[in-house]
Amino acid sequence: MIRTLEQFDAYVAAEKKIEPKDWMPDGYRKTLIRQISQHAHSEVVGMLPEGNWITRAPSLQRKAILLAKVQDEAGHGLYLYSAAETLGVERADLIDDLLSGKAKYSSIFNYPVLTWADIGAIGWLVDGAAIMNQVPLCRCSYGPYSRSMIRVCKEESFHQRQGYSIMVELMKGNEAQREMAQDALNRWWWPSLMMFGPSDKDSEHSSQNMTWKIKRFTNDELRQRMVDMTVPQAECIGLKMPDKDLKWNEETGHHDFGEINWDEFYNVLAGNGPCNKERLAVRNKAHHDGAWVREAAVAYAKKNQKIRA
Ligand code: FAQ
Repeated sequence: MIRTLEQFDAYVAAEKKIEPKDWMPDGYRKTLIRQISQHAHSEVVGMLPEGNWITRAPSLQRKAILLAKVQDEAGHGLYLYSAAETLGVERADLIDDLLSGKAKYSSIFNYPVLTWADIGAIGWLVDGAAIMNQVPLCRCSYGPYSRSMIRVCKEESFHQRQGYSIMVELMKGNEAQREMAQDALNRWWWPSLMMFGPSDKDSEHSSQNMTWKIKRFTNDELRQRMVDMTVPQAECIGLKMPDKDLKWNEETGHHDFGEINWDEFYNVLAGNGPCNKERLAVRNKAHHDGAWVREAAVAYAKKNQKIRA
């Protein structure tokens, strides 16, 4: 068991996991609660844009796949709230912070889902970005978070493939379907790149969190990987990336790409994206409408305790 800062530093340096009962610096605990809870909120709010399309999916098979995906996201939220609770916070307090608008969740879920192709683009790009960011988190120094990421990443891989498969099908279709796929890529590409967070020079937490081995790569490193992975996938099915500055750089062995609209990013973070208010209103209503379920669960647990006593 870790009891001192020296032991903590030695554990992190030796790639050993920090566990809930170990001593840890206050800042380490605080940043983990912040990141894990924001991650949990993102999974939960992330169900909303796709949930709207379950009844509109074009076939029974697509409906079943989308339903399973959305259920997976709920599960991810639950593992992550549990992981956050191991750090000494109450889930109810974290959820209150989400519902009041105090806590952040990923910017990406504040964009509207206008067509079926958007569901393809979300799986392909949003889950693609999520995997790119979360595979390194499987090696995070905090045990409960790293272990939860292993299962989450397996499920995200399936999500990414289902999204790409929707795009492949649409690109094999008629002119209108191909246009729909291209339009979805045009609208989702830049917000997906924003998922990786501010550029390294503006990222306040990166440096310390890299030292603590919570983060393994910087925001810009992961964003570059995302671009390099996605460009050939788009080309392969005949989609055009919506970036006039995008080009392969022989010298660096990476793609150069255009500047992200950081004003848009910070505007969404400030609560002014196209769907921020709608998303929070829906979550608040669901929480309010579900009050009787929570009350019933507590009453049932109390009844069982009495029977056992
Ligand atoms: N949106 O100093 P940094 C998913 C905030 S899950 C909103 O660089 P950090 C699955 C950041 O929190 C998607 N806020 O921060 C799915 C900080 O604010 P604070 C979520 C953002 O933590 C798919 C401030 O800006 N994934 O998609 C964003 O070192 C499909 C300064 O930034 C995770 O949460 C943003 N995009 O790096 C579900 C992964 N970017 O707290 C349904 C875990 C930054 O000081 C359907 N999280 N901020 O007020 C992480 O890896 C990190 O937290 C980063 C940010 C990389 C997101």
